[in-house]
Amino acid sequence: MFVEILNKIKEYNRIIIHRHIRPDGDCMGSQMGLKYLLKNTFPEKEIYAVGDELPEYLSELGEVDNIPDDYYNDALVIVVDTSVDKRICDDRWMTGKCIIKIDHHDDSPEFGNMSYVDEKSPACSSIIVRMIKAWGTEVKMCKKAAYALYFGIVTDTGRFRYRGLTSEVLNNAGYLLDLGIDVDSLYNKLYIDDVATLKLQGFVLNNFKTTPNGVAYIHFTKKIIKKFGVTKDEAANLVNSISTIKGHPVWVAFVDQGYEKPKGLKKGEFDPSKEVRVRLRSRGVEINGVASKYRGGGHLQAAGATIYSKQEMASLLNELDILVEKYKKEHPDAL
Ligand SMILES: [Mn+2]
Repeated sequence: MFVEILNKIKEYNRIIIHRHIRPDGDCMGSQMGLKYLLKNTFPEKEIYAVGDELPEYLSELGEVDNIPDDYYNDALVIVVDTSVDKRICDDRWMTGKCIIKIDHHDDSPEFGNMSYVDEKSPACSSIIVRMIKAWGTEVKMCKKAAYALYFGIVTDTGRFRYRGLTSEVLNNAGYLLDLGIDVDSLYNKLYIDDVATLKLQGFVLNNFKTTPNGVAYIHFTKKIIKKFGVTKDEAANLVNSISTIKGHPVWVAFVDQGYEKPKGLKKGEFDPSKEVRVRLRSRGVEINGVASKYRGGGHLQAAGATIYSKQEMASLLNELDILVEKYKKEHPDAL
């Protein structure tokens, strides 16, 4: 498969790389790593990385390219780290001449003309490294690509901590490290927080709520987000502030999106002014089934969803609560 992918890349003069919306370290690492590698190897080709706006901690990995629609007519589109097509940033991906998908999510359906999915890999960036190694001397690696890919592996494995970590992933990280990565500056990017975020974290620790069987959750209302002066993404990223509470193997952050209410909303249409982003995380409990019932999905222990009312919030929490109850019965030693 990797040979076929490289042949396609050689065939096209313009390559446009897509990722998922609401970028994280791994999709950016995969996207930018691939972009820098291809630029370095094929300087005569046009290589673009498109998508929605980047949060600050990802901005050093690279910029989003703005390109006109007609660029897609004769382009090869590569979509990285995205399970379902509705999560692909920028709808124009489907207008590309040839579409290749590279991903690592569970239940990741095929789309486009070629798919390479390894749901066992804990990071898509590690799959990209696997591919680069397979390509061997056909491609020219560079430091910038290595940094982006290392960033992706570090973030999606929870700093080499999550289940799913393999010797291959550590070897891939080692391969990147040997290309000369400034690990200090990378970890500083990940760990230095601004005052507003830390104060909000203090608020989370003081105000999270729990369900009877052990789901911990926090609701970032529009009011709270405004009061602390953070962005919605900064609030959403605090989900893991409540990841280590004994007896609470599932934790959730609800984030009001605060979109404007459009004029002429038809009956049955969702009101974006009521949209609440949901981030679900767990230790052991499989939560992506619940997420997919609420317009979402993701990994077994890390998923996302979108809800539109207090009732949906209550029923989602109730479903998770039942899962936790069942999980604790089956795993009496669970922390
Ligand atoms: Mn990923």
